[in-house]
Parts: sequence; C-alpha cells; structure tokens
Amino acid sequence: MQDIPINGLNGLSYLPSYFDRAGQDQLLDQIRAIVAEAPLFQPVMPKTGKPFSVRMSNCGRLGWVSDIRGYRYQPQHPETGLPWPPIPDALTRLWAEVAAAAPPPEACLINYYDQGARMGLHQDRDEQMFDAPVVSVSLGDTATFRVGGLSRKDPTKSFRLQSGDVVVLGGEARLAFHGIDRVLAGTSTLLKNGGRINLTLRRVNPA
Ligand code: MD3
Ligand code: FE
Repeated sequence: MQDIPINGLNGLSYLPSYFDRAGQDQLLDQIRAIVAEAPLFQPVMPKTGKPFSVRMSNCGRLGWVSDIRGYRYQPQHPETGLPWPPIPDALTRLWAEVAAAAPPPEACLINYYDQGARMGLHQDRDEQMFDAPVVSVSLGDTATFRVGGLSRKDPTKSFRLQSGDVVVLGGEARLAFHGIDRVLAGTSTLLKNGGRINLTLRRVNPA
C-alpha cells in the first residue's frame, strides 16, 4: 500500500496488483454477466447532449447516469428500466478491506474504454456524502490517469493504472480533480478485444 500525497492532499492510496490474474479473470466473468443483464449505455453531457467516449453500466442498489437532464444516481438502468444487478462479493470484500470505516457501497460504476476513449478532468461530487472513499479497480489495458487538487487550475500528476490495480480516494483527495488521458493499446491480454474497464465503488447516501 502506497500513500501518495497530491498537492499536499492526504487520502490517495495506491494498491498495485491487488488482484492477481486469476482474481482479474474471475472479476471479469462477473462483470460480463452484469453487462449481459445491464447493457453498457452511452451517457451524454447534460445540456449539450455531447456523448461521452466512455460507455457505462452499474451494479448495486444505485447507478450513476448522465443524460440531457443532468448527472444523478438512480435505482434503474436508463434503457431497460430494470434494477441494477448486485455488486459481486469480491468487490464487497475489497471495500471491507480498504474502506472498513465507511458504510457499505451502494453503487459500482462500470466504465468501459475502447481505444481512444478518455475522461476529462472532473470531480466526483454527485454523492450525498464525501466522508466515504471512492474505490477504483482497473482491468485490461493500462491507462494514464491524472490527478490534481481541489481547484481545476491546480497542477496535476500522471500515473499509469494497470490491470489489477486498486486506488482508494479518501480523505482530502476525495474531491480532487482527476481524469483519464489515454488507454495504452496492447498492454494487457485480459480483454480479448483490448480496451479497459474501470470499476468504482461508491457510497452515495449517509448511513
Ligand atoms: C481521484 N473514473 O468514474 S477511477 C469516474 O479510471 C472516474 O475510469 C476513472 O473518474 C476511471 O468518476 C478514474 C479513479 C478515481 C476515482 C475517483 C476519484 C480517482 C479519483 C476521486 C478523487 C480523486
Ligand atoms: Fe471520477
């Protein structure tokens, strides 16, 4: 476990290779089953309707969605209207290990990046509480991840996130600006057709 101070903010910890290859394969099978039931959708930016390059789904009681009306958490898939599938046990156990002080996760956002997909610098602030961390798991191709400070203008640092890596964003880093600059093609054999999956476990409401 590595604690990495960013612009003097505490609370970012990096757990490289938390999941070994067998653990990644098992998790991937479970994500495939979730996405079969709750298909990836293409979110669009509020107001402009500009599509994200990342496709998304969710599991858990709540899922994060973005459409012309805004960003929000909701209990149903935006296209099927069905409840989101449950969070896999391996992820609930991960949360219990790295976020033991927080109430259980309510949402797990599934981001799928194909080659060329990216995510601009943003803060995660659609949750009703910021004392619980966001816990991220990377699967598939390596990504270049950027983290800054509490202001968009603060300097940023870049890291590579590899398949099996976990990042815990708690404490002061919980509201840091961050984004994904690019996905490095051909860096993992986990996904047959390449690309990257990121899972983020989140607590949305106070306990
Ligand atoms: C740093 N996802 O879904 S996860 C997102 O790899 C998101 O798909 C990225 O940003 C991805 O909102 C990055 C790592 C992450 C998540 C939350 C953070 C880093 C963070 C919150 C504060 C600072
Ligand atoms: Fe984010």
